Amino acid sequence: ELQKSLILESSSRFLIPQGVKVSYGTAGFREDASILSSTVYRVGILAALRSLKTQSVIGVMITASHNKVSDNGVKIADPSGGMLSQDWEPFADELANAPSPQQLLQLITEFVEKERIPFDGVRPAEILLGRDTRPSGEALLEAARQGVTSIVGAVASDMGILTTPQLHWMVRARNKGIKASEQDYFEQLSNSFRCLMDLIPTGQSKCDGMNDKLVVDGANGVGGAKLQILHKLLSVLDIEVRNSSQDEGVLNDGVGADYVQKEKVAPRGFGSKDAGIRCASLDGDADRLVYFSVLPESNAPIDLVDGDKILSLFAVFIREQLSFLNEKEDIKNFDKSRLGIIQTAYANGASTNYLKHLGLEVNLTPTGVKYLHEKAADFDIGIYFEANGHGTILFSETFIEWLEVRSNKLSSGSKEAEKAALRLLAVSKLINQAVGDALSGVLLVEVILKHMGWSIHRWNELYHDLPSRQLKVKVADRTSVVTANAETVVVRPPGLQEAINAETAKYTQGRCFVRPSGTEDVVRVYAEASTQEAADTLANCVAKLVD
Ligand code: 16G
Ligand code: ZN
Repeated sequence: ELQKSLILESSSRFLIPQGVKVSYGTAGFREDASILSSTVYRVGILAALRSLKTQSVIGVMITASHNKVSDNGVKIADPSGGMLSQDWEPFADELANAPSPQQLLQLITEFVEKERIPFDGVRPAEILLGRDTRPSGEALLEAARQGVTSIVGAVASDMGILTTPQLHWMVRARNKGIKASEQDYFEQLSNSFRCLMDLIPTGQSKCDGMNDKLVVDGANGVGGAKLQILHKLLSVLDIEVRNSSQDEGVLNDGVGADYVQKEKVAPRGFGSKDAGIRCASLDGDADRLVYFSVLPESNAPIDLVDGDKILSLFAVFIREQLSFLNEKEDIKNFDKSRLGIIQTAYANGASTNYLKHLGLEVNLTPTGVKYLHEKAADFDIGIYFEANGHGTILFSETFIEWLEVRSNKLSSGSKEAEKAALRLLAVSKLINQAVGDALSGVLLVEVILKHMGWSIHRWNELYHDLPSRQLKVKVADRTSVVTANAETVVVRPPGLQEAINAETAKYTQGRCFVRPSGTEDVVRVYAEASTQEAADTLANCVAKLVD
């Protein structure tokens, strides 16, 4: 049963600051860290209720990802390791904004009743807590712990400083009943990486200009140190990590995947001396990854290899393995076997064309990991990526079982088919099944490049990005813009889409859409055209239409 006095007593220690209203946005609550403790405390309560309801382990991650170091945030990982079920989001908002302990208690009581949350004779709530390297993280983690333990019997385990994907991975592993420590995570990644290395076709020769060294920008966040631990387990890789902690610079300040992808410049600590070297950048909590190479010019412009191109590399590799399986009869017997690609409207049009030309099925969803992830789960193999570098590859359970049979030496079929099945199985263990993970992403990119014998330049030549421009427009009320069809069409205000169409039609390969941001109080404009100048003009004209 709910112990009301316990909730009243602990919540009176976490009163909400005056005039603050928070909302569970695309990626949980995110605010200036100084106003977050009551929110995080209440998310702790919510997580305990979620755990009781699902009778599973739930995760709470304290991070503000690529945002500035003085910000922080909190989000919940559901039993599968994915994002909190969307039907609980409104309750998260209500809880977080309840003005007083009494009102908070009343909301909880009503919700417990409505959701029929079980208390007696059931498995007690169990929550895994993790945080990134932000200085505010420790106190906020304590607030979350107090929230969790205000529900009688609930247990909170502090998993310490982790990347966001590690925490999601642990929640998933715990609920599958498999070993779920950080050490297990590192072992699973390094073992499956080694397995893929062993399966590289013999005689794979290096292509010209292939440089074996990888230099990684850790955004001065949690990812760099974790990558170094992985690196110790993988002596075959030549990796140098820069910007790996707060000793080297400020978190996300002129560093990290978000900065590199948005600004298209080299992060701090990288310059023309690195020209030609394969480089990668993680974001502050290591759930995003982009690659780049620095050009020899003095102001260090870069060739950006973004999430769309990582997706394309993965798609090419997976498709090759499926074709090895296909050669020999049996994929037909597995009649549901489908490879699906999931992108958002931000995917560069050249990437979508490229993938379609490969004969792949490309699906669009609205922006936000929860939408992409959900759609990817419809396929036997679903590959999803946002251009910003967040993505992963999902394998269905039935497909994994089928691969397990197929990879068995005793089953009929060619040696090549057997190897292809083993490779796909290894990929399913290497790449995080819960959420996009920059560490597993780096390992998969590295082994695929070795498998193909490709340099970063060869990879980047898969297709040429169309020039694009992103703008943001401050408006009185961003919710006045309503979109449909995966944010590609404006349905409100009336007439706006027609005006965008008329403008876009003036440009060769023109494409443009607008959408309200899910994380900032702005409307975003994205435009693409055959030249940079045209993309800029199109974006500017459409921004004026929105204003
Ligand atoms: C959040 C999303 C990210 C999305 C971004 C868009 C998650 C975990 N993160 O960071 O996927 O690209 O929001 O921001 O879902 P916007 O709505 O402000 O453009
Ligand atoms: Zn992130």
